[in-house]
Amino acid sequence: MSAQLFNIEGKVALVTGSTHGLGMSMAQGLGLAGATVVVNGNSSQQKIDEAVAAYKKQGINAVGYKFDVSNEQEVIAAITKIESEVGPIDILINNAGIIKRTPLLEMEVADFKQVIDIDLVSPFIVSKHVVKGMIARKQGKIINICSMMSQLGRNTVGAYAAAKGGLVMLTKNMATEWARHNVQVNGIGPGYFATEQTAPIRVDGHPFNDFIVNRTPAAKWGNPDDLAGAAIFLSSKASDFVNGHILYVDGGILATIGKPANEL
Ligand code: GCO
Repeated sequence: MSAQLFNIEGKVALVTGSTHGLGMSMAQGLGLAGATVVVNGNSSQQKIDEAVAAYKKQGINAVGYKFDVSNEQEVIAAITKIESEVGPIDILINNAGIIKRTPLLEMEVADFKQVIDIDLVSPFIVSKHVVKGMIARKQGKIINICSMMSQLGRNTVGAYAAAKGGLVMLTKNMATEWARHNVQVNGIGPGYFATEQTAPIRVDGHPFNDFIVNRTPAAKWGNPDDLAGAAIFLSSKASDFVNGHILYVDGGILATIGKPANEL
């Protein structure tokens, strides 16, 4: 019984921004559990081809598609192409995102809007066009990659936190409107993970590095592979009655106000 609950063998999973970082780690988790991974990126075809080769080297069935998640026409064309060449999309993980670390007072409006566009509007665009098929088939899984910045602010990431906070409410609204069609929409909220995106604030001796290790009950940065279990759970039958839930995978950081220096 339990093995079947988490069985995603043969499912088609589109993971946006899955040529590297957390997106790649979650997609690898789904792929190693038997799903076909539809790899997406927008930087270069070479990066997508290299990523697909890396997935295949692990025995994962992977296909790559280059498209800009913020461009609705590109998204519509890509989804049509994917569903005709690979098959209906059973699982969508809206992971593609950017961050700009700038104090709000110094941030250009154009930069603020770009972060909102990619991190909040794009999940709406991609979901709107993928969910049509899911509703027609009366089943589907959508997972929006939120953040612990969906719940907490931090100096210099105001645009990112606004987008990720908005993504929590977008997730809840998608669940409100689409759960009746047997489409489960939920979110994953990663804490601080060792990725390219966090590399600048993770270098040894960087004050933020020590701060995060001390502020996290698990006393370490997350390993991207730690997200695979949450992705498989929210992509499988095991979560068929879970709707609008944000599953934080954060080493406990959101559970605590932290410790004073003498208790570290
Ligand atoms: C930062 C980090 C965070 C993490 C993650 C936390 O600058 O504070 O990049 O944004 O990447 O989003 O959930």
